[in-house]
Amino acid sequence: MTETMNHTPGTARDADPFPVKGMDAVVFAVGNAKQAAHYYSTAFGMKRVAYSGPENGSRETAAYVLESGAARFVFTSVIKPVTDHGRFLAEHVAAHGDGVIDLAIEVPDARAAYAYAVEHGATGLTEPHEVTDEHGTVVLAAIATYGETRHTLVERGRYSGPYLPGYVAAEPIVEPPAWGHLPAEGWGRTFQAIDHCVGNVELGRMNEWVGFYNKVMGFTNMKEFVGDDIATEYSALMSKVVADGTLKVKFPINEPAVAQKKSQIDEYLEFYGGAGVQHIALATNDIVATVRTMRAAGVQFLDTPDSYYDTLGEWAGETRVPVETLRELKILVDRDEDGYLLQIFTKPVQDRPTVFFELIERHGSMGFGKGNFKALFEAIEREQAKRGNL
Ligand code: TYF
Ligand code: FE
Repeated sequence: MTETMNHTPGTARDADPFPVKGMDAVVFAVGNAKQAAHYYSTAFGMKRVAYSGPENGSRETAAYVLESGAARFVFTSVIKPVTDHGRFLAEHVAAHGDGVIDLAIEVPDARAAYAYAVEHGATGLTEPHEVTDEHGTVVLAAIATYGETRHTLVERGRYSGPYLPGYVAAEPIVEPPAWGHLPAEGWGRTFQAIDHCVGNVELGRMNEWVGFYNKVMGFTNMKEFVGDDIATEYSALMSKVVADGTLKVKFPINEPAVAQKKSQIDEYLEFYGGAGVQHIALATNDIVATVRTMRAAGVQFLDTPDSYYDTLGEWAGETRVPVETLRELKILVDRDEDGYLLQIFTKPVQDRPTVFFELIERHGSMGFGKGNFKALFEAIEREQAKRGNL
């Protein structure tokens, strides 16, 4: 075990059975990675840093690696009728549309993490193995989670390349002046990190998946949850959050609730074809600039009625952003005993009503916007109704 290399025995970290460094990447399988990479460059202000494709020896697949701060997205597509890895990607896109195949987690020791996970009931998909190039060595392993989603466990402490072996450094797709909506210094930094990654699972299976993360990764439950009471009143979903001990990796899990209306989670499950990643929340330190930028680039956000802002001051108190700016941009506020947060949700970013994004600016609060659940779920239901799925 290499655990003792990082810390003194007897410290609190000894108790962490599954140490993580953070999210490594969110990997998407899409129909056209070239165009997806362009969208996330121009509309989300992300910067391409690496590429893999036929020009550097990848015969069946192309992949674009984009970053904004510490957030890393990888977009992969097949480029010909395929076998092997390409077949998984092609079948994933055929079944689910564009979606997330991998919530990759950076760990200090991938062999130890994999061994712990499998011993505690995880399904192993890829045994730990080393991959080397001129930039060093990574150790990769993968386990299955809900639906067809996986967690690759990435050990990159001895690697200095732009992403992983098999990828070459690549220029940004657009330069800041062409991208245009933010000053050059904001480009590639519209957000700074992945805050949380949410899974939708089938009716009655939320607790099973929460138990999975408890057992397999030693993750613990955060206090925020949507229980029966809220579910039947207005949310039509139940939700619990699991996180690692340092709160760097946070995974809320939703299941549909049996309510009067068709749950937004049922709509997702129907159109995605099963369980999968529902939304990725991106931490930003300037939600106003980021939302302005993304709106100018054509990203659509959920609407919030004016009445929300009429009463906001009464319960949310002062925030760093004036209420009139929040109202203009439809940014939501929530406050708890630790502080407040600002958040906003995009509409689904593909034709299927499946994956969407959240932007979140935290000021002390480690919640998920519980105070906004009513306004948020009503906004989602208005969109569901427009699609004829309510
Ligand atoms: O991650 C969360 O829990 C919040 C709230 O369908 C949320 O972003 C929960 C479920 C949902 C949309 C947002
Ligand atoms: Fe969220």
